[in-house]
Amino acid sequence: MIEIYTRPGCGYCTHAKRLLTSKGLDFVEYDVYENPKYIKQLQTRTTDRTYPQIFIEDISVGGFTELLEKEQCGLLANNL
Ligand SMILES: N[C@@H](CCC(=O)N[C@@H](CS)C(=O)NCC(=O)O)C(=O)O
Repeated sequence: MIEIYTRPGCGYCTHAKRLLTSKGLDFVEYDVYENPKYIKQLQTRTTDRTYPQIFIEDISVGGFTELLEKEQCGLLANNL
């Protein structure tokens, strides 16, 4: 499962979601403005404080930059 924490108006969040969608990868989005409880939840999962924050199978990947690196190394399979 891919999970992504986002906030509105965040360009990197848009890029990350677009990249996942372009790879045909489904994801669960947690918009922290829609529901502030996601902020506390996120703080228990990573010390990173920028958005987006992405998790693949419960492992912290980082943000868009890190996601893009994975994709460019061929590590973002279409069958995740
Ligand atoms: N290298 C990070 C950069 C992320 C970033 O700068 N995100 C901005 C929003 S688009 C951010 O979180 N700024 C601080 C904040 O919103 O508190 C990534 O690729 O995700």
